[in-house]
Amino acid sequence: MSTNASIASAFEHAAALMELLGEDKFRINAHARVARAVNDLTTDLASIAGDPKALTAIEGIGAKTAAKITELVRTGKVEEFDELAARVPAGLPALLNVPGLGPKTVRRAWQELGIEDVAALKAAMDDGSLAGLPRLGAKAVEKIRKGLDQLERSAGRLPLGIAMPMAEGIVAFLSTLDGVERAAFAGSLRRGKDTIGDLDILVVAMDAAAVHEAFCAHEDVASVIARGESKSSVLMKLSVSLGRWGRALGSDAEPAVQVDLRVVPAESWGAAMQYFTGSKEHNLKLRERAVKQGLTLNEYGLFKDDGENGPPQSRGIEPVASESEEDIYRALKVVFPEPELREDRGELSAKKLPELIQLGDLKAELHGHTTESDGKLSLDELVEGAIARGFHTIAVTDHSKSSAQAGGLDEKRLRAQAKQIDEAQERFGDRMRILKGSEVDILADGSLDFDDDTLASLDVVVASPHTALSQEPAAATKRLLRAIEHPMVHILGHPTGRLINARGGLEPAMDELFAAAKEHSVALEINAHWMRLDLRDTHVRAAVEAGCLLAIDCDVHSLGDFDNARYGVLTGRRGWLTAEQCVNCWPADRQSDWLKSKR
Ligand code: DGT
Ligand code: CA
Ligand code: CA
Ligand code: ZN
Repeated sequence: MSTNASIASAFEHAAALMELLGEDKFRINAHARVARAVNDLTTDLASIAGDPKALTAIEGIGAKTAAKITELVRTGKVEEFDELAARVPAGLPALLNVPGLGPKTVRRAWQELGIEDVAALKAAMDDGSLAGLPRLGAKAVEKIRKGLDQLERSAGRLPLGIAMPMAEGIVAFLSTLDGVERAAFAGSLRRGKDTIGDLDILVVAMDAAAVHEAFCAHEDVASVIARGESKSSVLMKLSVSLGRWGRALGSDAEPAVQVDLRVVPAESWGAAMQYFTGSKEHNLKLRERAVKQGLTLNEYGLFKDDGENGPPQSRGIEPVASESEEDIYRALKVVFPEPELREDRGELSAKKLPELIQLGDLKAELHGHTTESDGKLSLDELVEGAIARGFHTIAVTDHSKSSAQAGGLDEKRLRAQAKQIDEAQERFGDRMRILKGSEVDILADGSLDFDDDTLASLDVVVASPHTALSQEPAAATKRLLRAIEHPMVHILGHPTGRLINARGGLEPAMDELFAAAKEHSVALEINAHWMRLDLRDTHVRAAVEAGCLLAIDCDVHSLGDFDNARYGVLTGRRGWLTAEQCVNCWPADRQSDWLKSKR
């Protein structure tokens, strides 16, 4: 972990311990704030850790916390944090990872029922004692049970946005080793899945043993699971701090991910990439196809089946194709499927595959927050961020008044912001088109948080559900339909409200939503944040087939969020999305026509 990441995670953990101990709210917040502040820094704290002035100059860091940062960097620990940890049972902090279980409840379960770990929690749910806690009851316990199920089902699967930078780091590391000719990741990560079980990395190298040795000695390797001539498997510590998304990773105190490294022969690179990219289901179908054509396919190549036993490559048989994936698919007479399509969802029988959307096709961000609500960017910083991306349009869509905890704007503040946007537009001129917008809350009954006149004054309206996310499916359908049918709404933001590994979200009748969205030309958002990816791939596919418009937006709260666009694009590609069907890819005037059609 980087210095910043380990500082952030130490403060995060300390804040959690304080919550369990029922400490003063002010102190808890101070520590949580340090974690957030450090997470957002772009400079490395290691260099200024001994300089109290420089530390306290950072917003969110005071004199006391600065001293703790110095202690942490110097000694590797903070004595006060260790004392906190000693007062809390070891298994207790893990309970904070259970969706639906807040620190107050965990504390009471511990103090009043003696619950110290997940096993005891389960027992207390089964024997009814948990429901017996005052202010808890059967409904809350049901919610906790669901949360626990979710956590256990997702255990160990890493969100895409954590796995991708890690894998890129490992590939870069391997590429620098002597004699390494090629290195790339394969597996579910290359297919752009929203969560990743383990990382699969392939290498071509002169000296396989040296590569395995260097890999197993990498500084982030926590333990070596297996090491052989062609493959080694290790557990690697996560090289990033998860910040406020930490709960998404389940209950491991020190989360780690398995990484499989395979050194493969140069001449079978394509076959190995094809095989280890998967998916298993796709490969199975492809092998059946090979067999029908009198061929056999494995990770070394595509071979003529000569009826003999044993792997053809070890009997000196030359493959029909092996060097590139394209060669293999061509030889099997199937249209080349991009990795994101390889899920056995019709890609192998298609006569033609769509030209999938690419990152470079995005020309606008239609969902951006500023410091007016819960964003970290000023209006100008948000605009500059969009300019740096080469976009023609940025929409300012701060939260609406119901989202009070996110600093949502009421009508008056919205009007004031509109003035500021006019002034900013003057300043930026034709370097960027700045749209006045709102991410307006869809209330539980489907009504919107602003009246029609207010919405009509805006260039773009993103309507999103933020509360009542465990609503019954029928109620959720009605609610979202009402928002889609609203004449002022352009985009349905993160339509289900799911959080990967943490919250299931709404389960509306998607086909009804898609039909209505098409009719009213409302774009359905693929929220590109890797904790959301909402709509998810399968929904996108159905929406694309239904002829809906899609939006890929980063829901920008900080500059780094623009980088999440690629995860949204991967999800779009997994849903067979083209640039044509994505409103963010349209030229400015076409986008304008669409926006104005609702005014
Ligand atoms: P994950 O790691 O659970 O997110 O998913 P994958 O798809 O990365 O699966 P993984 O790591 O078990 O294997 C990587 C690829 O290797 C997989 O997508 C296809 C290939 N593969 C692994 N085992 C088998 C197998 O038994 N049969 C076939 N046909 N392919 C396999
Ligand atoms: Ca994998
Ligand atoms: Ca694997
Ligand atoms: Zn938002």
